[in-house]
Amino acid sequence: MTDERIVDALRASRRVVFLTGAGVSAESGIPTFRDRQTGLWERFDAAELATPEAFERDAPLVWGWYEWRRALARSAQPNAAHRAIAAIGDRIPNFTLITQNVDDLHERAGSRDVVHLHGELGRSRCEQCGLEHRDPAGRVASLEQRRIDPPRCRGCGARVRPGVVWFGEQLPEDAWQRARDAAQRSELFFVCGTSSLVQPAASLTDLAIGAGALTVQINPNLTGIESTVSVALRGSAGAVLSEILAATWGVR
Ligand code: BV8
Ligand code: ZN
Repeated sequence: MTDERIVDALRASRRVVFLTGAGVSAESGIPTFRDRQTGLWERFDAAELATPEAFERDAPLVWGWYEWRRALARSAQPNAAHRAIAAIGDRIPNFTLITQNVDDLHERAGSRDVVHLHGELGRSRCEQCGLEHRDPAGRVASLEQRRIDPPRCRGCGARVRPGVVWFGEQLPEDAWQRARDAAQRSELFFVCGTSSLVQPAASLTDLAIGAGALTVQINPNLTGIESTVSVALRGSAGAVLSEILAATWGVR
């Protein structure tokens, strides 16, 4: 049963913001960031690999991990959560979708102008001159091979790195600014599918609370912010958001 405050707020709100994390891609079969890794990468800790130090220490291993994740994302399909968020976005005049995820499933579900706080799997760039290398063409990402040499820049020959934000790196200035502005002006703020452990992304919820927004967490598990948000809905993003869509606009 959807909380009437959410239905009323969606119908009345002009400024709605979503902050999503790996949990919204979980139902597409993409392991969340803190899930134990599976298969080939079982004995590697994502937080260890997603660092500049790991890339310096063993670039082919880290590049191979991102190729594996690119292959995973390419073979995955957007799920009900991605589709519901895109459908809500289509119905709200001033809607901002902020994601910590580096996959493109929000875009493939129809969301536009997505704010990627932590970069994107499909946007690699030269370490030297910054030239962007989209989805390095012709590279067959093998799910068996672990180490893959990073490509060389077609402009200056230097090494190409994944276009994501690693731990210890600054977020892209424009994305972070857009996210802060949206959270500070939000009237309804959903924090969905994230453990709210990573900063500064998680602090956006506090900005929304400070702005007096109705804040709604959607997560099957407890994250520790249940006592600070207005509403904590326990459940998977796909089911909960589909229910909200149906209760608000009769969309099934
Ligand atoms: C920075 C890209 C300034 C790469 C990622 C000590 C204290 C506080 C902060 C810090 C600290 N030490 C260092 C820091 C800062 C650090 C940080 O926050 N560390 C944390 C871990 C303590 N942050 C940074 O370094 C950031 N930069 O601060 O710059 C600076 C500069 C120099 C020096 C210092 C500071 C950069 C952070 C960005 C890192 N990059 N990703 C890649 O993907 O490979 S973060 C990574 O975590 C992913 O982006 C992921 O999205 C993100 C957050 O994780 P979640 O999305 O929440 O995923 P998680 O698995 O944790 O949770 C999934 C949730 O889904 C769970 O709650 C689960 O219950 C739920 N779920 C599961 N199934 C479902 C579901 N929900 C709904 N439906 C379902 N079906
Ligand atoms: Zn270059």
